[in-house]
Formats: sequence, structure tokens, C-alpha cells
Amino acid sequence: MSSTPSPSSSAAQLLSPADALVVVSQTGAVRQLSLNRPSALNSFTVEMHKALSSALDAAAEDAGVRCLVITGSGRGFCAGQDLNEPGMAPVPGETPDIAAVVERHYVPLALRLQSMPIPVIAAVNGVAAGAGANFALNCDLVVAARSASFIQAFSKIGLIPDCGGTWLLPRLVGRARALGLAMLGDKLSADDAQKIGLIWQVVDDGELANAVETLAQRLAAMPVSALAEIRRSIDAGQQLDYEAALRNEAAVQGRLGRQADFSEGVAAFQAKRPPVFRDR
Ligand code: T3D
Repeated sequence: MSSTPSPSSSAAQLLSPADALVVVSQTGAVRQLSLNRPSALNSFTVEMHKALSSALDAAAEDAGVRCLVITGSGRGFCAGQDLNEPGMAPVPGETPDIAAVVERHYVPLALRLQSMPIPVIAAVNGVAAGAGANFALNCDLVVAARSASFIQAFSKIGLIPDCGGTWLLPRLVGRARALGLAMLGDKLSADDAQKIGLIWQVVDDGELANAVETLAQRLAAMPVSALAEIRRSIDAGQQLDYEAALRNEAAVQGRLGRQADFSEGVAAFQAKRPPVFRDR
């Protein structure tokens, strides 16, 4: 099992208590959020949802943050909904209102990730199950430790994939594999997840922290405003016909072309010097 990818640089600054439900740290322009309920494999409680939501909003609003990394403490990434949490788990004799739980917590979480103004990396250090798996898949680039795994655990408890799973899975791996993963709920190794295109990259367990930090610092130095527009346009393109997608590209290029990063990128190219991007 991979160790938690703690910020390996000595410049990492802790921005929350070390025992917070979501531990926040920052290295340069890269912010890291670590889900921190390791004894329950970082499964989601209401309090953790609240802490995560605040931390995501804070990262989105902070102009000094240009890339976000999300990971888990301990041996797991996230085991989805905490099935023991009072008020969230079914109680004998009572009818649970799962729709309310999903609407209140998982819908906003997926929409928040989809609308982040900066690139988001999931550093999957261990098992990612249920909504924990789809939480990771909502991120722009998913980098997993080789010992990590992905489980669409929902069917085993009589539910369907949520947190965007029904939308994301067929788009990532096609209908046949989406149905196989979601119906059977089997554990998918990180290597197999990468092979079928579910995630971006697999690295050896001991390499996860360094690989993610290198990738995050690289993204942070890029024109992040354009990177966020790439996500928006690719997602929007799933709903558009070809001509509408072409026209969306024209409109987005128009917006980006008026930003300072485009001028800087072209000026740096012409002057044969490294660019310094600042838009966000
Ligand atoms: O309200 C709603 O329910 C709607 C929302 C739904 C969204 C969802 O996410 S539904 C899916 C919920 N998640 C699951 O069904 C996954 C349940 N967990 C597992 O199947 C297994 O734990 C794993 C396959 C993820 C990992 O297995 P393993 O053998 O590596 O670890 P373990 O021994 O099962 O778990 C370690 C501890 O974490 C254990 O606690 P203990 O016995 O040491 O005190 C286990 O109970 C706890 N844990 C793991 N997952 C959850 C959890 N505790 C609460 N909720 C969990 N989801």
C-alpha cells in the first residue's frame, strides 16, 4: 500500500491543524487537500463534506493557488459514504432519504470539482470505493499508486453509481466497461484502470508523492485559466453536436485570446524565453 503523498518539499506549509478532517498544505502555488479519517478509509461524513467543501472553495478563490492535489491519509484514498454514520446510514424501521444525502453533498461536490478554475489532480494512494472512486474520477488527472484500486461498490449495497459515476464512467471507458464495472462492483487494480483509460497514470507506490508534486508544479506554471477552459469545453463537447462544439471553441479562443496569458505565451515564444503565466 502506498504511503500518503505528503508534500515532499521542505517548502510545504501546513494551512490547517494536522489532525483536521481535511488537512490543507501548500507548496509554492500547489495546494494539497488530504482527506483525514484513515481509520474508516477516509469515508465521507457530513463533517468531512463540510470541511472539503470549504477547502475547495478556499482553493478556488485564492489567486495564489494554481493547482490542487487531493489525496487520502493512511492506506486508503476514500471508501465513499461512511456507512456507519448516524443519520446517513439506514436505520431498521425507517426509510432512508438517500436522495437528500446525494443532493446535499455529492451533487455539489461533483459540480464544485467540474467548475474549479484550476487543474485538479487526484493522487490515489489506496482503495477508492463508491463515491470515493467517482470523487477521484471527477478530478482532471488521476494518478494512482500501483497498489491502489477502484471499486464501483454501489451495486453491492443496492445503489447505482453517484457523484457523477453514471455520466463519467461510459465517457471514460465506454458503455460495456461502465456496465461491467458498475454492475459487478469488482475491484479494479490501478494498472487495469490505467489500461482501460479510467485514469491517467500509475506509478510505483514509493514514487507517488514525487510524481504528483512534479506534475502539479508543472501544471501550476502553465496557463491555468486555459486549462480550466479545456476541461469545460471537453465536458461541454459531450453534449454538443460537431458544429456547436466548433463554435464553442471559437468563442472560448476569443475569450482566452484577450487574456494576458496568451500575449505572454506568444511573446515568450518569439523572444525564445520561458513564459510566466499569471491569469487565473
Ligand atoms: O447515504 C448514502 O449511503 C448515499 C451515498 C452513497 C455513496 C456511496 O459511496 S455508496 C458506497 C459506500 N462505500 C462502500 O460500500 C465501500 C465499503 N467498504 C468496503 O467495501 C471495504 O472497506 C473496501 C473494499 C473499501 C476496503 O476493504 P479493506 O478490506 O481494505 O478494508 P476494511 O477492513 O473493509 O476497512 C477498514 C476499516 O474502514 C474498517 O473499519 P474497522 O473494522 O477497522 O473499524 C471498515 O469498517 C472501515 N470502512 C471502510 N469503508 C467504510 C468504512 N467505514 C464506514 N463506511 C465505509 N464506507
